[in-house]
Amino acid sequence: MGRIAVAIGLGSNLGNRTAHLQFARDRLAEGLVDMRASSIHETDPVGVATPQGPFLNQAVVGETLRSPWEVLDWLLALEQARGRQRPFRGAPRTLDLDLILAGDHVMEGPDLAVPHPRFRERRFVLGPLAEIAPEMVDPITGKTMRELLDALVTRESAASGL
Ligand code: PH2
Ligand code: MG
Ligand code: MG
Repeated sequence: MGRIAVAIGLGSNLGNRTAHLQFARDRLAEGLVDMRASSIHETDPVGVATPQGPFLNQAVVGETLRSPWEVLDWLLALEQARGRQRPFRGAPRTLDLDLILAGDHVMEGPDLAVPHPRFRERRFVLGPLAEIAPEMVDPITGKTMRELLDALVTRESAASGL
């Protein structure tokens, strides 16, 4: 088990969003080697059942010796440190930290699925990620983050009739 490159999606749409993201970046920088962070993107909520405020989204990449399960436990602990509540699926959240990619690991368990099953359809994940890791490869499709983002933008334009 050597070092693996991980990509993490950050999101917040409750409370002091900037402070929640800053907290996450600071903690992640302590545990990742060569961490890089994208700019912060303000995005409308996608696929949530209740009316809620806009998100701040960001992506972080870095290297780690931890296993994907250890990374997941770490992310959950950081969410809890910001008082994350889970009253229902898709509820507004102080801090959401999603493991998007973990090296070439592919797993689909009930607790952990990497690559993140829906990240190829999410502009709020691919936009920030392509900014800092355009050549990072999705082990399932073999495509880079830049290719996945381009493909998504093309599909979205076609769907909106442009
Ligand atoms: N996260 C979700 C659901 N919808 N929409 C935006 N814009 N940003 C998110 O981070 C987000 C979302 C589930 O985690
Ligand atoms: Mg999420
Ligand atoms: Mg999550």
